[in-house]
Amino acid sequence: MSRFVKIELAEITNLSVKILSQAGYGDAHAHVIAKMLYTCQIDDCHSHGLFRLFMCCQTMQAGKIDGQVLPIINNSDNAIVHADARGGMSPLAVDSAIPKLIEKTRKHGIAALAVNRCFHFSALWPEVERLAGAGLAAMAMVPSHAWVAPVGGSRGSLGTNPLAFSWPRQGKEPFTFDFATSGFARGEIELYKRAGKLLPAGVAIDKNGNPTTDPSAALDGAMLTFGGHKGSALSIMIELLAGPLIDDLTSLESMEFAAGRGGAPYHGQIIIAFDPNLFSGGRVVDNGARAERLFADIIDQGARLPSQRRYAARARNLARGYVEIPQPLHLDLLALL
Ligand code: NDP
Ligand code: PYC
Repeated sequence: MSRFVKIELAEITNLSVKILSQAGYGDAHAHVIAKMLYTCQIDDCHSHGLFRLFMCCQTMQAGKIDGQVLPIINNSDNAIVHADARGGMSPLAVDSAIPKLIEKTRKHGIAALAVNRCFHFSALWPEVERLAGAGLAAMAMVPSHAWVAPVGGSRGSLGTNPLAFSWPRQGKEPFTFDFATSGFARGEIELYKRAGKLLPAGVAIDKNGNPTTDPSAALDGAMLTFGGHKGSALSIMIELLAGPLIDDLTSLESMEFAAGRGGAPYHGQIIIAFDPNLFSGGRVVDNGARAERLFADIIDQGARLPSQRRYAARARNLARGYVEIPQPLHLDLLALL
């Protein structure tokens, strides 16, 4: 069992910015990426918190990313915001485009942000939760690399393809979920490997197509979608909406682009936002109360809402002023400096 070390909250950002700057990310990218990592780490989202600094550094080492380039946000009369990341990491493009997405959603009732030509390493919930913070409902999707076999298949065609959704709640944290459409996120399998733990059955097959619980064999073989044919179809939908629909790469194409050099996948991202005010004809308060009745009925049965673990972790970590990470992870992060 690993020992854990305490990292003070300010140190999450300081360490991240230092590592990212030294790796070759300019100030604008380093600070927005560090903010994303901080947001995930204080919620104990370990697979996409500080651990993701390795992927950010590997992406720079792979030599295809531009660490300095600034995104271009295109103006249009319609309900689509196009953000061209121009071969940089995604968070700066999304961060720069979200105000425009909010404005268009309030104007049209529904609007979408298509981010193109970005390297992508991060969780999606911080972005949809920001939109919920502005009173909008939102969903987000990205492909990744072709690590995941379709149902009935034996080799990776699909990405781990996360789907995130957030719903604003009056005076409460939003209802949010965010999950890979593979049974496990790849980052989670990597954490199992680091911790020397076996995977549960049904998550992956080895390179010969046999079921495996060994994280290394899973990483060398293919991951499986959650929920059989249902997760597989959702994953394909995400390939289409965040790929060909927005003139960007599928997970297969992203993998080809990487040419075995490692680092973050390179593709597009789609975020769709809905204005409850325009959709409900101004009856946001009444309809919000009906949503609350549904949430209450779920909780009443002893079930929990997605993100409750995260919100509890956030409250605990903010109150005590530090997060805990495994000591070997901390040492490996310091070795990046
Ligand atoms: P998890 O399986 O950890 O969690 C999925 C969601 O289900 C969370 O919202 C979680 O809430 C909720 N949940 C878990 N258990 C329960 C329960 N018993 N009852 C109700 N809700 C529950 O997510 P993944 O490991 O699949 O994904 C982790 C992250 O990886 C995501 O943020 C995703 O965006 C990211 N990712 C990014 C990719 C990329 O290409 N950029 C690719 C794949 C994944 P809670 O957090 O509160 O437990
Ligand atoms: O955990 O599957 C994953 C992942 C891929 C890209 C970023 N995270």
